[in-house]
Amino acid sequence: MYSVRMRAERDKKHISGAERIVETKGISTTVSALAERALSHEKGKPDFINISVEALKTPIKNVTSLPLILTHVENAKEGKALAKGLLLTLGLPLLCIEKAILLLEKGPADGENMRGAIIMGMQGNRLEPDKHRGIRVSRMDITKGCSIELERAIVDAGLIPYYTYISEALVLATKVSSVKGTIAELCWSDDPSYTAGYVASKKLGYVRIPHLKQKGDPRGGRVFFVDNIDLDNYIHEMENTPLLVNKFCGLREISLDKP
Ligand code: WAQ
Ligand code: MG
Repeated sequence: MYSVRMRAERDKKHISGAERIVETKGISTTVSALAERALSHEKGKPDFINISVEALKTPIKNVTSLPLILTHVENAKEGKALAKGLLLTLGLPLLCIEKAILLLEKGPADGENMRGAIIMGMQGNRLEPDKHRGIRVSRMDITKGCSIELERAIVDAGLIPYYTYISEALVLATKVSSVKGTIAELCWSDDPSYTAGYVASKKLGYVRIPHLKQKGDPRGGRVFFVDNIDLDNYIHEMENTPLLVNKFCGLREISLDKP
């Protein structure tokens, strides 16, 4: 199997990235699909596209996705309150949660978006070695069979326009939650038109929150909340251990209406 990875930038700024795990016969269609994708991002035309193809040398971990849990909120304020509540339920200190939200709001790389994620310890301390790059979760994908199941559920929920976002985020969050030491992940998109994000954890699943920022806001990012990790091992596993989601755990909607 091969890992095929794409990243696109303009003026040295990250525009988009995506990746797949494919068999030899899938390489050329995947490379051209990723090139197409790099060229059609809402953040603009790239002046640099890197696509790499690499044979995987370590065994692929097969896992079941986190359950996909849909919530309904009216706006970013409600969305952030919900995210905060979920992270508190997971046992994270309020200080950590507030710091994480503030960082994503302001741009965690000196006011800009990072290319990867923040790793945050229980004291609210940032552990990623490079505050601009962050850590990049990589070498992951979903099997064809599983993506068909997921697509069916997403169609039924009326969310098909967001299929690619949801599928890729669910795969990434499933990998992040599977690495020992991860308590939770907080994410929202950096695409200006896409306001959704999630809180993901082994305990509560992938809780999708439709609004975590205002439309038009170009800021976004990811925070991995961790406890008791060996930093080098943690980063190595996130970046290198190949993982395939081969089973979909199902979708649920929860209503947060007050009685
Ligand atoms: N590893 C770590 N961090 C990453 C990665 C990665 N592979 N890719 C992106 N990031 C970080 C980076 O800081 C980006 O600025 C930020 O996450 C957001 O990335 O509807 O679209 O690709 O259920 O814009 C979530 C909601 C959408 C999906 C997430 O993220 C849904 C999204 P984006
Ligand atoms: Mg984006």
